Order: sequence, then C-alpha cells, then structure tokens
Amino acid sequence: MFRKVLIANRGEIALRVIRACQELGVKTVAVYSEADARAPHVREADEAVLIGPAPSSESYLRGDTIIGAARQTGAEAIHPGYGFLSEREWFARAVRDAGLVWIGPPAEAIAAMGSKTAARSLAIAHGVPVVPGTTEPLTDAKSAEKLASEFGYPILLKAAAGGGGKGMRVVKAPKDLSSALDAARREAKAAFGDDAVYIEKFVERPRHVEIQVLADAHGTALSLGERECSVQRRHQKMIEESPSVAVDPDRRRRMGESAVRMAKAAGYVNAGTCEFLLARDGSYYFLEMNTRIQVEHPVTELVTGIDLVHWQLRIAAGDRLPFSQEEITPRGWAIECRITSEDAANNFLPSTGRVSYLHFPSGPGVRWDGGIEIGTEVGLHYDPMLAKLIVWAPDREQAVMRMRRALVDLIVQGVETSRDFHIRMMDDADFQRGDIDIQWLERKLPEILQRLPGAERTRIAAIAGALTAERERVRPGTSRAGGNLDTVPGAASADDPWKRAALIEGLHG
Ligand code: MV4
Repeated sequence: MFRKVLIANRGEIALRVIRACQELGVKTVAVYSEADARAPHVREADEAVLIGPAPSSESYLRGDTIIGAARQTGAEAIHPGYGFLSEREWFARAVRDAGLVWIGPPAEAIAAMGSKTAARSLAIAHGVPVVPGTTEPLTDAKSAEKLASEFGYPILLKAAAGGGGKGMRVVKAPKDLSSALDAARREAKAAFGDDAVYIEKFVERPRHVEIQVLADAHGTALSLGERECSVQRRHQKMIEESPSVAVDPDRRRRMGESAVRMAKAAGYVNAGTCEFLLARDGSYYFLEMNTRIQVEHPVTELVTGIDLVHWQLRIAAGDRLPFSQEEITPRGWAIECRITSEDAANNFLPSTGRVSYLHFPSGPGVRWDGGIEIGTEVGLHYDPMLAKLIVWAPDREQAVMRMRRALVDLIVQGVETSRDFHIRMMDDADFQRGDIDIQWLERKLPEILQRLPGAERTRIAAIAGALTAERERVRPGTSRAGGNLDTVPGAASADDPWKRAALIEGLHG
C-alpha cells in the first residue's frame, strides 16, 4: 500500500478519501485554495499545500501545481475525487508521466468513454444495448431528416463530445429538425469546442439507472448493482437509492453483465459507473460511462458492504479483488439526499453565508458525509453540495421513514439548504411508491414546494417552547415570547412554518 496519497479535491469527497486512507494507514496530503484555508479537509489531512486563489481555474484545476505539490511532499499517488480533474485524460496521463500513481482508470479508458459516439460504437461492438440511433456525426439537415424518419419521431439530437445534457435537443416533428440541429451544434461548439451532433430515438419518461463497477488490474471486473438516480432537476441529481424498485434480480444480472462487458471492452481498471436509461417497457440502454468515483457511491457501499474508496486505493496499489460476482447481492435499502446550499423555495437560488449552527443527524443506519462545520463560509466559488445524508434500513419503506427522521434531526443555520425540500420529498406519495422517472421532479416541483409538512409545525412550536424556557431559566424576564408561537413577533403572520422557525430561532439566536 502507498505510504502517502495526495487528494486533489475539497469538501466532503476530500474528507471521504482521507478517512479511507486513515483506515489503510496511509498518510494524506490535502491541497487547498485561499478560500479553503480553514476548510475541514485541510485540518484532517496530515499535510496541506496551498495551490492558489479561490477560483478553481487557478487552484483545484491546476494540474501542474497539484503534481508539484505531490512531488514536494513525497506523495506517491493522487486521488482526484469527482469533478475538477477527475475525468481529464491529460491529467491522468501527466500524473503517470510524473512517476506517480493515478487512483483512477487508465488515461486510455477515460479517453475511450469521453466521446459519446465512440462509447456507443464500443457498446454496439460488444453486444451492449444502446438506444436506436446513429454513431456517425450528422452532416447536413437533409440526411438528418432521412435518418430521423427511419427511427421515427420524437428524436433526440445529442452532442458527440457531450454529457450532462448540454447540446441536447428533442425534435417532435420533421419541420423542427433543421433549426434544432443548428441550435444543438451551436451549443455543442460552445460547451465542448466540437459541433459534432448525432441522432437517437427519444425515450419517453425513462428512469436513470446506473451500475457501479469495480475492476482490478488482474482482469477481474465486477458489478456492484444498480443505483436509481431518476430524482433530478436540470441534470443535477437530488436523491439516489439502491437498489431500484424497477430492477428485479434478472434485470440486475443482465444490466450488470452489460456494465462489466463495457468495462472490459474499455480496458477499465478501478471504480466506474455505466449509466443506463431504463424504459417503461423494461428495456434498458447504455448511455455513457463515468470514469470516476461518483457523488452517490455511498448507497452502493451500504447495500453491498463494500467500501468503494478503500478498493480504489487497493486496486491502484495492485491488489486483487477478493470477491466473486455471486457473493455480491444487495441487502436492505439505502437512500441518499444531497444537502446543497440552495433555496428550493426560491427556484433553487444558491445561498451563501457562514454556517452559524450545525447539528447533524445520527442514530441507527444514518451516515453523514459532510464537508462543512460550524464556521464554514459557504460562497459561490464551488459546487453548492455541502454534504450527503445517507440512510440504510432493511426495506425501502423503513429507509424513507429513517431518512425523514434524519432530515428532521438535521439543523443547518446561516445558509439556506435543500433540507426542507427533501422532507417534502419523503412525504410525497409518488416518491414513497417509487413511481418516478427522469422528468418526474420537474412535473411535481410546484406541488412539492406548496406542501407544508404538518409535523414540522409541532416541532417548531416545541423548539420555540424549549428555547423560551431555557432563556427564562438563564435570564429571567428577558423572553419576549412565552413559548407560544403566537407571541413571537411576526411569527403568527408568517404563512410559512419555515419563516416562523427563522423568526423564532432568530429571536433566540
Ligand atoms: C436520453 C434521454 C431520452 N432518450 N436519450 C441526459 C444527459 C445524458 N447523460 C443523456 N440524457 C438523456 N438521454 C434518449 N435517447 C433522456 C436523457 C435525459 C436524462 C438522462 C438521465 C438523467 C436525467 C435526464 C434528464 C433529462 C434527459
């Protein structure tokens, strides 16, 4: 095993990797920007190197500086986490060329999956199902029209270099094709510097189901089962779970075999994920492969009992995977909610501020993967995801109830978060039935934001009462409220219980 590893990331994933290193007896080096001088990942690592000013382009995206930091501290390997440099082929190559170990897939595998059309061709060549469509970029509107009528409308135009939904256009009728093609090309050019666009048949209201893969350097590649990631908004996942209500053991086996076949075809080593669309008729199609550890990896860890980051490190160090495919079956149910600094009630506007109070949930089956603490300044330089709340329970119904309980237990003050939104989600009947698809959240959002969880009123009244009683005990006669919601100035007229809570907690803050 390595003696020392550099973590080229920040926030919760940097802490997650540091913890895995600590458990393996590996020393850690953090890197940080000027904005992160007091960040938890800097304190928790054995050493830390300042790599530049707050903007990521001048710090967490500076491959040369980061490799320099590894050299300077004597780190033997670099873990990139997710985002930032994790899927940059040139960086994986530069790390290797510097004589360091890259804790991720080979640069060649990153490149093979970087082009969506190349990944589609690879899937077809290896008998992995893809959505009917082309693998060659479109040339002109005329031949595009001919192809589109072969597949049948609606069709979807996609950027060959794409991912994450950029450069995508749904076309419902032939008359709209030409202008949609122009628009998709322009968007693809702007986002990826490549205007190549291809056609797929549009799959209506599918689920997004992905398969976690682990592959070692000795030819073993295993599927760790699926994650259901359909609850997303504007291509940002909000809730993930494992297993999926839509995947039975037979489909799990078939999707797993497809994912393993893709990994082997790409010469994949380390942890990776194959994304699939799962259609309403039960058929599934390979979309793309993510060549990194993903945000939602904990739900897989909780149902398989396999520590993915631990195995990322051991695979990079040359170890063999000691389990067989038959030994890997999901047990129970895991759900993850992403806690972001976004104000759901205000169109998910990013919120900033200093975390003035933080109480994170605990108890049976509750896991908090966080990157914040009291005093953390939440700004606009980085991703708004502050933490992930993950629960495990014996079945889905209990997991939903456990998540709701844990969310109610969570208090973050000083910055708006997605907590209240998630409580409403756990109370939603469609979500409780698992009756979701990739468009579901956008359809449901207006209704969800209106819903007021009744239990919260009770809790807020209890908080008000408790705070008032405590204040009376410490400083008799100073309370302006008598422990009754109606006597908190302004609170009674606030129509939203969360506004009331803010008023009450502000009064006693
Ligand atoms: C699709 C699709 C429907 N039909 N392809 C979005 C991002 C990229 N990874 C692929 N995406 C989609 N491809 C066909 N042929 C619908 C989506 C899609 C989507 C996929 C996964 C998760 C969320 C999504 C949200 C909107 C559209």
